[in-house]
Amino acid sequence: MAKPGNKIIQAKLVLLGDMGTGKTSLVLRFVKGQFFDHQEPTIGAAFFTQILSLAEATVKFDIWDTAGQERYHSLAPMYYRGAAAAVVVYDISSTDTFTRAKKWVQELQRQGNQNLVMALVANKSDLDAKREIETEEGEQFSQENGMFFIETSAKTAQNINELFFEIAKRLARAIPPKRSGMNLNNETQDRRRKIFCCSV
Ligand SMILES: Nc1nc2c(ncn2[C@@H]2O[C@H](COP(=O)(O)OP(=O)(O)O)[C@@H](O)[C@H]2O)c(=O)[nH]1
Ligand SMILES: [Mg+2]
Repeated sequence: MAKPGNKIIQAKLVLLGDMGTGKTSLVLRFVKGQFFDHQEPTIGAAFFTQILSLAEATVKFDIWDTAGQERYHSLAPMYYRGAAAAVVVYDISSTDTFTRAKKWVQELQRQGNQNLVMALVANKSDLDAKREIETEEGEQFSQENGMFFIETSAKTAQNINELFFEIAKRLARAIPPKRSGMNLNNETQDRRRKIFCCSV
């Protein structure tokens, strides 16, 4: 629920990463609190919405969950273009998925959207016994690329809410509040001009 006087941000968020890394599972855990051991593969992309209330803003996420298969790669720009946030996911038990995640990050950087909030997510942290990618490797890559890093498990729900709360917080900091669409009286309009328009 939006708190009165609180700014409202509508943000497009895209999930990218190899097939099977748990993108759909992360979203389903966040949006519906569900997890399925046999999650159906995503065809093309799927759309979800979720609202998060922070002290400083209410963030309405429009979430595009993409399919990781190479044959859908050409569709990806449709989903990440205009996105305010991108979540790149790999599976800690698969080196190949980490390699693929790095390629997604490079592709996003080539788009040159300086304001994009980017998260690197090391999912399936419950599979520690099968771990192929150490936490430090993910941390280091994310630091080098100006992203924030988090290890999650859609299965146990570890760090799922934390992931989306952190993104929401960064968006709230980055996105200025929208100007009011209401009629303003002259005095307020004058003051607004001084603030937004003129430095003299
Ligand atoms: N152990 C474990 N399995 C997971 C986790 N997240 C997803 N999975 C499983 O990994 C498989 C692929 O998940 P899915 O969400 O379809 O991946 P996507 O292709 O990236 O959307 C499914 O069998 C999920 O049950 C997790 O955190 N831990
Ligand atoms: Mg999927």
